[in-house]
Amino acid sequence: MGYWFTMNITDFLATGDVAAALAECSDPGSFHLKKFSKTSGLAKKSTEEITKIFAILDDDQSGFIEKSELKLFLRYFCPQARELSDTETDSFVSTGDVDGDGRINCVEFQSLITT
Ligand SMILES: [Ca+2]
Repeated sequence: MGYWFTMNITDFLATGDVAAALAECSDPGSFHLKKFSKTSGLAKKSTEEITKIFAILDDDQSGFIEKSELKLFLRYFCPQARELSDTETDSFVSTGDVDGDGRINCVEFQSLITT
């Protein structure tokens, strides 16, 4: 178990940027990962930081972010945030899942949030 598992994603980001990103997707159906990444500052993180953020999101440490984990994506930024809908998680996966296995690996995640 790496030391980063005790860290929060918000440790990597500015509080105001996270609040702005959450505000943009507070309405059901309005979550867009690229927009969220840009506003929150995720898109500007280094490969090393994104690897740590991926490990936090991969709650069961399977090496992949599955849809069940994606549903709770916004809660990592604010515990009171809403769950993502099935439509939003499907779109998240279909955009990033280059190898078509239905889940997001670390390389796919890097490319999803930074490009
Ligand atoms: Ca997982």
